[in-house]
Amino acid sequence: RLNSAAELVDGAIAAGWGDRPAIRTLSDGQLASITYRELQERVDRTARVLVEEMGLVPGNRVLLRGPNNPAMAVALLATIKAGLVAVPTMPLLRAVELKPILDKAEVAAALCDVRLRDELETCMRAGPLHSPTLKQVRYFNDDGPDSVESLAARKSGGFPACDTAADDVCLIAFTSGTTGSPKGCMHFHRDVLAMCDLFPRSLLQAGPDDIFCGTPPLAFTFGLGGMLCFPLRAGASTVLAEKLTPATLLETIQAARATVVFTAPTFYRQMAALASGYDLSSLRHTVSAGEALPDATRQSWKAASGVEMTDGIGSTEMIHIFISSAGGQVRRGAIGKPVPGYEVRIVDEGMRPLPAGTVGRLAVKGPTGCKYLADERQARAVRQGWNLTGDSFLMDDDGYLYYQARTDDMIISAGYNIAGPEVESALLQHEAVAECGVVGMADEERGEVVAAYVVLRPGAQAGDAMAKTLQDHVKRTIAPYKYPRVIRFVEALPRTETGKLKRFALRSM
Ligand code: 3SK
Repeated sequence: RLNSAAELVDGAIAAGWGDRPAIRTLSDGQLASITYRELQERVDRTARVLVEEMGLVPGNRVLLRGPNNPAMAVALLATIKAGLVAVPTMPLLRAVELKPILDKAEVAAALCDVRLRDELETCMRAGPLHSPTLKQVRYFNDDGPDSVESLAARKSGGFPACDTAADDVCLIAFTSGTTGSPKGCMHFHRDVLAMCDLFPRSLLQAGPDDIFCGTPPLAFTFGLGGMLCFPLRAGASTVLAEKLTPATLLETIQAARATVVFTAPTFYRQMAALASGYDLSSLRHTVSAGEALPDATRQSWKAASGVEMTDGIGSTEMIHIFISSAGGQVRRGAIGKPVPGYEVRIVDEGMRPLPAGTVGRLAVKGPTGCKYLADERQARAVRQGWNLTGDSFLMDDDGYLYYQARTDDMIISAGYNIAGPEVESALLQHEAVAECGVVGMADEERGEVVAAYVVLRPGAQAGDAMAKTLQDHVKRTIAPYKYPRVIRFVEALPRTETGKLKRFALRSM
C-alpha cells in the first residue's frame, strides 16, 4: 500500500513495531508514550469522526491548527488516512492571516486545539474575516461532549485507509510570499513518503531505536518531517513538546535519551552556552535548518555536545531538505551537497548553467517539487523542469554549495519566514504611522531581525514609547513573532521615481 501516506502508521504495524513507542511526551519530568498500536487506534477513530460525523469526502480540505502535541499529530494522520487534504497552519496565526488560507484552499472543515479557538471562530462568524467555505470545526485537547476526543471515544477502531493514488494531493503547506500573500504548496502522498525515504533514510540512517526531538512546528514541513513523518517511517519515536526553550530542549534530550534533534541555529547557539552539566551522550545527529548556520555556532555546538552539526536547506515548496552536510559533507562556509535523489545547478537568468565559483540562482530537481495551488507565481518557480527556490548560491569545484542570499524580500528570523510587506501593512493600520518600510537587518542571535523604518504623522511623537506602542500594535494585529524588533523613525523613505520603495536602500541605511 505504497500509495498512501497512511503507510506511516499502518506500515509500522505491518513491520511488527506495534508495541514500540511512537509518540513520547514529557511532563513534570515524567516520560509517557503512545505505542504504534495505540496511535493507530486513535487515528482510526478520529478518521471515523471526520468521515461519519462530519460527512467529509476524499479531497475535502481540512485545516489543522495546534501546537506540537499528540492530539495534533493524530488529527493530521487521521486526515491523511481518510483521503482528505491536510492544511496545517502555524498555531499563532491570527484570523486576518487564517482567512486568505481558508479561502484559497477552500477549506471545508477544521480540527483545532481548543486553546486556539478564538481566531478560528472569528473566521466562522459573519464579518469581514468570515470564510464562506468553512462549515464545521471540531476542537481537540478538549473534554466537551462534541470534542474530537469525545466523538472518537464513541467510534469503533479499524478504519481502512482511503484508496488514494500516489499522486493524489495529501497536504497543502502554506508559506507566506514576499508580498505577504500566502502560497499553498501542494504535496502528493508519494511526496510525503519520498521525503521520509530521502534525507532521513539515506543520510541520517534513521531506524527503530532512534528517538527524535526538537522545536519546528508540525505546521511547517521542516517539523512535519522531522517531528512526525521521519520517525514514524523508521519505526522510531518522537518526543512532542509544545513550548521548548533551549534549556527545556536540553532537559528533553537528556531525559528521553534522544538520538536525533531538529532545530534552528538560534537554538543550537543558546543550547551550546547552557549544555555543560547535561548528559547529551545519546545524540547521533543534530540537524540545523530554517536559517543560515554561522560557523561559530557549528563549532560551539560541536564543542558542547561532541556532535558535528548536520546543516541543511529545504523549502516548503520542495517539502524538505534537499542540500545537506550529512554524511561527512562538511566544508567551512558551505551548506553541503545535494541530498541523494536531488540534482542541483547554479544558473543565470536564462537558465544557463554557470561555471563553478560563480554566484547564480539555485535550481533543484528531484522526486519532490513545487506545485502551487492556483497561483500565477508557479511559472516563475519551476522552469524547464527545475525548481527555482529564490536563493542565490555558489558551487565550488568539488560540488559544495554556499548560500549567498534570498533573491526575494523574505526576512528569515530565528527560523521564521516573515514577509516585510505584511508587517508594513500591519504598521500602516496604526493611526500614528504615515509611511513605513520593513526589511531584514543582520543579527548575531536570530540571523536577521525585522527592522521597520517609520515616518510618523504630524503630531505623533517619535521615541521609545512610540516604538513600544507600534510593536504591541503589530503583535495584536498579526502573529506576534513578526513584530519589528528594531524601529527607526525617519523623515522620509527612499523611493524610486515611480514611488516604489527602494528596499535595497533601506537595507543599507
Ligand atoms: O530550510 C528550510 O527552511 C526548510 C523549509 C521547509 C522544509 C524544510 C526545511 C529545512
